[in-house]
Amino acid sequence: MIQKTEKIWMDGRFIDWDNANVHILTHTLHYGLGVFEGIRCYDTKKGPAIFRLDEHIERLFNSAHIFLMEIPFSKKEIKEAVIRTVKVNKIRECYIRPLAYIGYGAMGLYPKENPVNVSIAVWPWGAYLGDDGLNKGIRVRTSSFIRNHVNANMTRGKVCGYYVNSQLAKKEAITSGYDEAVLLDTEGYVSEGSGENIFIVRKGKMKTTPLTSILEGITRDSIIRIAHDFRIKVTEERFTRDELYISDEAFFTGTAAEVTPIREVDGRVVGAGKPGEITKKLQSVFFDVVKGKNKKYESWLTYVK
Ligand code: PPE
Repeated sequence: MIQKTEKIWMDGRFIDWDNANVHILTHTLHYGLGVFEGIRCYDTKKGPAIFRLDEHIERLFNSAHIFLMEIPFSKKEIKEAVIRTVKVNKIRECYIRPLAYIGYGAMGLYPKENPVNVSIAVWPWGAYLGDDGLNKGIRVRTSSFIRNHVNANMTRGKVCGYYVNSQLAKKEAITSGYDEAVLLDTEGYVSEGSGENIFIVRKGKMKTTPLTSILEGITRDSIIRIAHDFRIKVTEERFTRDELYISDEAFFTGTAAEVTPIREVDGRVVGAGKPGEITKKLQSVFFDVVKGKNKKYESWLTYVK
């Protein structure tokens, strides 16, 4: 169960958690077109710090732009509302979920006059794939469901309806005894997890899938930059699932998943069957960065004061 906080920001006002409701004919609820973000706020020595807030706000507005949704607030207003939502809830560490959705009005697929509503909720969210997953790595299966084709869905957008595909993959992975799914693209190459980007390490070099059929992950970008600091070569290129099987290390990245090592794929042990050296290094630097313990990336943090 989600852990309640006090207030949810809805269209400019703070509403009590229990009263943060919408009409049952809210358009997005029926047709799945809404855009959202997942952001984390970490406890640091200087107070709560929101990780890469500007990039998340930028992506939210890009998602809306792709889908011709006009968010009736400026980026600055949404950014400030996110900060205030963390603040009013007096929470030091949380997950932040801004959502822009098509509200009540007409039904049908061309809701010309319906309002675009915006909400921002925050709640505590621990390790997405479990503490054990973060520490020891997870078991992953290749999904029988294919990731969105570039002409069927626009993956630069983070859109509610895309997560139907993700949930099919996730349920299949869990019911067949795994922790998470990895989806292939329409040509059979590895794309991403149900809610994470993926990296592999082979002979000291890192690869991650190109942006064609995946979400442009902000954690993915952070990890690529951190890897460069260690002079680790990172390429963005397609790879097949057998390359994943024989990689030395593999891991997922995401706001919710953070940096989660992968220790097994489709019954094949990956590398030594435990988090590899490079994965552990990057994971540890990542946690230092988000917790304000790394000066170099201080500009990625927005302190809640
Ligand atoms: N791919 C997908 C499909 C995805 O949903 C996410 C985030 C990522 C990659 C990583 O993106 P980023 O968070 O910018 O590094 N998934 C969000 C939703 C998770 C959920 O279950 O809800 C998240 O991690 O917040």
